[in-house]
Amino acid sequence: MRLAADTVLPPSIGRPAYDRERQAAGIVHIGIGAFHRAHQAVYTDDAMGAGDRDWGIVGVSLRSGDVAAQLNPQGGLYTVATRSVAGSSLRVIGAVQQVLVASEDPQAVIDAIAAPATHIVSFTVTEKGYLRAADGSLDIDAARASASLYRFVGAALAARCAAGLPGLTLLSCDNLANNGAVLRRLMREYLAAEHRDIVDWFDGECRCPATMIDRIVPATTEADRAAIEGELGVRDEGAVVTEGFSQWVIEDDFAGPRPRWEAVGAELVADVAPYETAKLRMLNGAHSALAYIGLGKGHEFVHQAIADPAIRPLIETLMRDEAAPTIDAEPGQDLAAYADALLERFANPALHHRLIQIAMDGSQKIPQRWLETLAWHQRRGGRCPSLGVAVDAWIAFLQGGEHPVDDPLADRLRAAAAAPDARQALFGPDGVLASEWRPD
Ligand code: CS2
Repeated sequence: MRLAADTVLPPSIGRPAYDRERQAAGIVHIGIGAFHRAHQAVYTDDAMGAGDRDWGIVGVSLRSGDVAAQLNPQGGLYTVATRSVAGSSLRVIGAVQQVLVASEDPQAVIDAIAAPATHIVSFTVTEKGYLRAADGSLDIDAARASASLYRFVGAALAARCAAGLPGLTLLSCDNLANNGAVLRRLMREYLAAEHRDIVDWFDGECRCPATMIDRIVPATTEADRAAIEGELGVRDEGAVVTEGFSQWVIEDDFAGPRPRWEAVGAELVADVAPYETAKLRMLNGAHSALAYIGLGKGHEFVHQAIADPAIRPLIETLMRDEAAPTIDAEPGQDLAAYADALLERFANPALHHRLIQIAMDGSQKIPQRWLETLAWHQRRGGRCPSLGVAVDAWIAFLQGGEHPVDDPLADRLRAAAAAPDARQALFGPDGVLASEWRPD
């Protein structure tokens, strides 16, 4: 028996507090992985529970049919399991209505985005999904290929413009620095190449707010599904597991209507940058360091690595002395308290967050997580000993061969890491990840 609309759930399990059948879809979300299901979809479910209407989500997978096969037979329903030292709680989320697979039915994706009821297209396509070339511009050949977000959004925007429909808000929910501005620039480059006649309309009618998204969501395992089945009484193939903490800071710059996410815990602000920079350099910077240093020392999970007395002080220094001073905090943004809270979140033993999951796609993550901090201190004549250890741990990871290097630049990274001066080959002026930072 699979989870379904008519499943009788134990009373302790939360469920949608609104009539799912009567909601139009106002959001198309591209990249419907575990993170979206544990984050934006939960805020949206809460907003509809608090009385907002017509913010159902049509999820899109660009390539794989896996999530569609998990959610569609369940009418879009799935469980979020929240795990902390205090225990676990389950809740069934109803915001997702269906999942489309772009590689199987591209026109359905374009139609969903072009539908009059759609106001927001949001994205969690991971850092590499933005298809940036080495100089940061759009890799237009990749963007023209079948599994690119740009093709679907571009075609749908052209259809909306032709039909006289309003523009859309394109909401990037990925861990990129200035994610809104980056998406706007790349989308514009694509339109200038493929739909030149709607560039002015895009500039005038569409918005790309920046966001800071934060919730730790390990990949769901078979053991998680089995444990959740035990509690639910039915099988849920789409279940996700996460921590209690959740944060979403959104630049208040929308093209049209939006859910009242601020009524259910999101923060709508004028400038996301201080939150986004703190999150990328402190949380994600520490995460990537934990991944490479931790794997090098034989750990499997984040909570094990942060408990290692040889690692924890490095992570504290990285956050407090290296990353935090580079951030222009907002009044009331307490970076010392933020570091304390992060250490506690990393230590959560109830979340089995695999280091190898974080180690993936290092080339796409390290620039905004480490290199900007390193460059900031170098400009001031300072040094970052902990980030230095992390850089060496990444090089050892690339050289090691013990763990697969899952990265779009894997071949180039492995070759650079094997060079006589790996730091220069990776980070020097002609290196794979050349940046302002000059390694010594
Ligand atoms: C992690 C992030 O996998 C990774 O690279 O650092 O997914 C992290 O868990 C989230 O950004 C937390 O909000």
